[in-house]
Amino acid sequence: MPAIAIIGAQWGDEGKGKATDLLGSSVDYVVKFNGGNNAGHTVVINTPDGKQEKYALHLLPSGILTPGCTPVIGNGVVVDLDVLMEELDGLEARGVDTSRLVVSASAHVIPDYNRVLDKVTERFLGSRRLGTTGRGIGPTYADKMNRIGIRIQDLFDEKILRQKVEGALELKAQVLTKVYNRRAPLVEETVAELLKHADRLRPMVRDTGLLLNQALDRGETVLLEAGQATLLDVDHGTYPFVTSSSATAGGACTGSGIPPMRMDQVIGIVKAYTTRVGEGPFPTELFDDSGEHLRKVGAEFGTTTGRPRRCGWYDAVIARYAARVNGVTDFVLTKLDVLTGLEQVPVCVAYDVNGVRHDEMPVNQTDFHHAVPIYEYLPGWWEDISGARTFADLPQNAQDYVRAVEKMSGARISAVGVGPSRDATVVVH
Ligand code: 2SA
Ligand code: GDP
Ligand code: MG
Repeated sequence: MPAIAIIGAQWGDEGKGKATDLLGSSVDYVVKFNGGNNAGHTVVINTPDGKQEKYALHLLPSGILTPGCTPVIGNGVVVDLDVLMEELDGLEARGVDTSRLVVSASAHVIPDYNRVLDKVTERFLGSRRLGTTGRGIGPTYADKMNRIGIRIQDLFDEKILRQKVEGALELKAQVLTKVYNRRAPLVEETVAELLKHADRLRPMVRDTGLLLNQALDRGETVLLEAGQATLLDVDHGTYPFVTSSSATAGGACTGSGIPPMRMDQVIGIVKAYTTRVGEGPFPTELFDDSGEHLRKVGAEFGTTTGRPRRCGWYDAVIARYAARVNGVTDFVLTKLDVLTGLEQVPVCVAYDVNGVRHDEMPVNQTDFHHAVPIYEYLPGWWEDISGARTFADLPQNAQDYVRAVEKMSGARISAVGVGPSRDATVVVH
């Protein structure tokens, strides 16, 4: 049985959490393979007594909410240990069973000095800042590549841990004190900080690559859940305005230890319009009332930081790019309900860059900064679609919008989101 990847096709917050949660009941494992507690996934569940329960997950895979499914933090993730324990405590206090969680021995941890570095670097950069979430993500991935990172497995051998911390701090202390004029972190305080949760963590730690491949051998299903998205991927995104991990389908393999040939399906989550948090180019961004309208109706505020998200129209060039980079087999088009009530819905089909038409993402970042959207205008609809449960329930213009967007976006649209809750989904094929 297959491994399935769920990836974000834009700049994040497409509704990956809801899609993962929805599929959770039909899979055996849900694996977070990249990023850390910079992610924010909101999952809304209808309870048997007709109420709605809202969960905001940052570090834990959305599968933690599905009984019977094993949530896995893969080797590609960076783990803030305090946040991990707080998130587990928070869910347990709400009656969620978190005992199945498995954490990779090879995942890296985010020491406090990297949270400090992330924040002071942003301050230092001033107008050139990236708008990071300030969670220490970038510096921790930099340490991983620089081979001075601390891994989960290091926490269980104090002698090794002390050696690694000493090595890391030789470099880190220089940057913190000489560049940023900060206090140098001490080896002993860092070791103590990292060991704080070691005993509680120990039973969760496994060779997750082996575990997942054995599960696939037994015919079980593994869902690989991306944090962030294609345009925030460190290789394929709008560099340098990206996160520091591999958020695309390739990253699902390296971040989990599942080889490419075992991946059967890649589901791209794409919003019916576009949002972005943080700095960086965004061709269809709206600075007028329409942008404010999308932000308000779509409740577009960061799940982790509360920052207002920048809003713009659907960009089919980006969707096609995401389809190509990830090998998307199916798109889930989310938040179609947010577009209800517009006279016309603009969709970007190509860019004009200094008088030249671009049907594909320009390879040159400067061109992308200067890309002016070329729009097609599709007729809008006024009917409330949040109760639609079949494609035929959607008004004709909404159906036509989905079909038109599908044609432009490079892969079939298999489902459409019409509201935040689990059941507010229309299956198309
Ligand atoms: P970082 O902290 O190093 O990963 O920041 C680098 C860039 O990546 C963006 N980024 C995100 N963009 C959208 N959503 C994210 N998660 C949260 C959410 C964000 C929030 O679900 O709302 O609450 O603000 C996320 N995480 C990282 C970030 O904005 C930088 O542009
Ligand atoms: P993620 O980071 O991709 O998991 O997305 P977020 O959870 O950060 O942001 C998506 C937001 O949209 C969440 O608040 C979801 O509850 C909500 N959402 C998801 N799908 C839909 C939908 O189809 N319609 C509406 N109105 N909201 C949705
Ligand atoms: Mg999010």
